[in-house]
Amino acid sequence: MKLYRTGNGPYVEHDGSAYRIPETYWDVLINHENLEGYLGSIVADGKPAANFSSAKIEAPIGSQEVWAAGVTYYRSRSARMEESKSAGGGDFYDRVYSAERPELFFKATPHRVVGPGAQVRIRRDASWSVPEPELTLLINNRSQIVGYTIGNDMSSRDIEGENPLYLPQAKVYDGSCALGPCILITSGPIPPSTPIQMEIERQSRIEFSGETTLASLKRDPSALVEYLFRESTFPNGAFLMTGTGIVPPDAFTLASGDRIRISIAPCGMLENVVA
Ligand code: DO4
Ligand code: MG
Repeated sequence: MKLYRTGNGPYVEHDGSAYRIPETYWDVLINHENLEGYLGSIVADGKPAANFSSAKIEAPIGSQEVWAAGVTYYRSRSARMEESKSAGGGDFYDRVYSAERPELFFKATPHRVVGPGAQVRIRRDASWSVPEPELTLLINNRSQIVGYTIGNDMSSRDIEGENPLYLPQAKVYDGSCALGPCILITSGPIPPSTPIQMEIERQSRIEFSGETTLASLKRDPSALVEYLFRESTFPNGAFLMTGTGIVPPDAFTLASGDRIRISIAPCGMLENVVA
């Protein structure tokens, strides 16, 4: 089942039909004591809604904080070591890749998150900007993973590479995070063979495309969640981006007008244009 947040309220989609959800408060809905069962009962009892196709799909977020894990793929470890070489920061990334404690950082408040079709931003004071396509967990306020979505952790590599202490500026700014198009609701984990794909289109040409699979994710999502909730409560639940395994070549930087498409098959495709 796929859960959508739209301008007309939330819908659940199953087998090609969409159903209106009576609970319209997103924070209440995603923290339902049995979200999968509740949505399943709406599908079983409900009449498909006719107006879903005209509804504007929004980012699937209410009041949740967005957090992110870093250096969870070997490709990210190498990219981080390369970009911070002259600042002497490379060793940190190597160490965190194999340490027991993961790198977790605060990524976005809801107003910095954009939904499908909306514009993501690159910083005006950055010269090397990239998208990071990441499987993103939706976790309820009882620390249970209730679903999965697609996330784009927009990043300024020159700022992050200049000094690791600049990470919050490289990562957190208006339009720095995209989520959507829906939440895949499933109690089971996503299979390791699941591909994550990204392509970047510039002036009608594919400027970059890359692919990885979840098998290359070094950390178990539930272990990331355990660290996130260790000493923090999330009364409305939280999103946790699980890190990137796709990094464009070092010569690549995003430009205004670039179209970024990220696909994780069971969740669909998230498309955004750079403002
Ligand atoms: O340590 C910097 C952040 C890395 C990151 O965002 C990622 O690996 O996805
Ligand atoms: Mg990232």
